[in-house]
Amino acid sequence: PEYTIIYFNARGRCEAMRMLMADQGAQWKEEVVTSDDWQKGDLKKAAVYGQLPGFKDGDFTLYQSNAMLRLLARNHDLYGKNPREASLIDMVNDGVEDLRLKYLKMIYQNYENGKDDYVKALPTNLGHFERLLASNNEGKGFVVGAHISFADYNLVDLLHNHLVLAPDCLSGFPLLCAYVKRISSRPKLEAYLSSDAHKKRPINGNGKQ
Ligand code: 0HH
Repeated sequence: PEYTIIYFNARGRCEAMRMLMADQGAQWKEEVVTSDDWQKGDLKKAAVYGQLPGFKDGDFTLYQSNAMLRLLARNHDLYGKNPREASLIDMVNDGVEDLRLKYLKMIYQNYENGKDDYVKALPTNLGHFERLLASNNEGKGFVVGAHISFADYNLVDLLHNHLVLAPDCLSGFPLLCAYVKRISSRPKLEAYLSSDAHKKRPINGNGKQ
């Protein structure tokens, strides 16, 4: 395989890159880190910011999940056709990161007491993405430009997680709803999403979803 993911047993911060690699026909291998391995401390010391995931492209090692997505985007031409498109793709991806951080905070720090308020705020938080989608080709294609980009994989992954958290969360957003179905049914991506590699891997590391 050309790539290696070094991560805990979760979809977490790696599922968007797994979806990207599967859809692009790239090969990767998983180095799964257990909490016992992590407690030993050597991996934490070796990590640039003391955290996982780590990622290898041949002999090149990288940390920070969004940097990994961008490396893959540059390698597989998933970063727009000019600097303006690339910047819009960054804008979408930064918005995905903002919502992912809120989601992770709720999941890991306040699931029991925080889930209801989190779900109530979703129409506001997801509405931004519905409008972004509407502004590009009437929402019929990708979030930016005429081709898929790394931001599409990251957004669709985040939406998948939200559909597990709150199955009706897209009911007021017809474009997002059709977009998730359309992207998820790309043949190679659909094959990955229906494989055990995806289905059996927990969304988060604490069993909450
Ligand atoms: N900005 C970084 C990035 O995007 C954030 C990395 C991060 O938060 O790459 N890493 C966390 C794990 S991701 C980390 O290294 C979420 C948890 C997944 C499963 C958890 C299982 C835990 C078993 C020990 N956390 C460990 C640490 O900080 O020591």
